[in-house]
Amino acid sequence: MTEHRLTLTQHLLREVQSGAASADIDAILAEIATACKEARAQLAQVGLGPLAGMQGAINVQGEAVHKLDWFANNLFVEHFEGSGLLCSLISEELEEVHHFDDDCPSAGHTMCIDPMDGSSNLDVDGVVGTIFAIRRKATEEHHDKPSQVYRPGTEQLAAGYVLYGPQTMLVYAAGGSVHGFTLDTAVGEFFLSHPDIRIPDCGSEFSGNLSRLAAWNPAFKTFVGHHSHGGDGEPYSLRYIGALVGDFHRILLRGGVFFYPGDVNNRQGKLRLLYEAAPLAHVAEAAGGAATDGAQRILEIVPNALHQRTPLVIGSRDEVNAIQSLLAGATPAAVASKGASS
Ligand code: AHM
Ligand code: MG
Repeated sequence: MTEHRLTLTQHLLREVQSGAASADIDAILAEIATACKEARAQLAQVGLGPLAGMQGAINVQGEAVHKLDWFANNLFVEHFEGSGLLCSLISEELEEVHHFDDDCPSAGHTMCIDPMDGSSNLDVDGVVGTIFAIRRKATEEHHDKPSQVYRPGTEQLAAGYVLYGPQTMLVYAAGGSVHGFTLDTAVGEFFLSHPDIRIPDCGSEFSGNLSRLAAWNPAFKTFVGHHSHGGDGEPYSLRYIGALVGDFHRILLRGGVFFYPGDVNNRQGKLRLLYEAAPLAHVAEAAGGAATDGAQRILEIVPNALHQRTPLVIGSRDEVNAIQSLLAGATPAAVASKGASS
């Protein structure tokens, strides 16, 4: 007899039965998984078909849109249109909140999504991903007011991502646990492959676009220099894919830290709070890690704009704390001794 493999659907049903998750959240997660299977199918042949290349448009971020960015955005809109699951959707590709009002007035949740994160990697057959967070519709106000999403990430009910790499993986956090599923493409199902993921307290890798090091707060140069030379032990390795989902996933499994700070010209950095930083911060914290903008927990930032950017330092607890201490003015020696005594 072969070993029994738990499908995502079976897992979600068990979570509902045990009271660890609500049926609504699990239905949304299941729909995300279905949409991501479609996205993955398109990605597998993107270089051969009509979705290759650029859309010829600039999005609200001022960035050139790949055809697949737009395809993925529309895929998620279509999957939830009329589903009765979401009242609205906030997407990297859409300037305004997308409302599903007409179809499902009773839907109780909002989703924030980066449909195709790291899309510049599409040009080189590199890793890309989808990032999402699910929030409750605020009951005290009508949900066509954007202020429903101007709430801190601590109010996210679930968050996660799908990584389209050699394998397609779905990782989500809800109820304080993080679970990972791998798509069996022959069967067309996600199977539980990484139950109860815990991020190591420290690692030996850092991840960031070091071409910008000179423009960042000197604390990052100190951290990188200190650990490149084996400051407190083994020298760290630099790993940078340039797709947040891919870089974060590696750190979640192996430990270490990812950073994308602000600089003089872009004080808030590049990454977006609602559909990049806050969802991954939710996953990191649920797995025992941490995420900060350098001064404040990412999950406590109250957004004041839909496409707001934020500096991000995320990953293992020790490295995130060390960078935060350096930013606050501590010396590497003080940070090292603090780490050794914690
Ligand atoms: P995108 O959502 O438009 O793809 O942009 C975000 C991406 C992240 O995935 C990645 O961490 C970052 O941009 C890389 O930026 P850079 O090229 O400046 O290193
Ligand atoms: Mg992105």
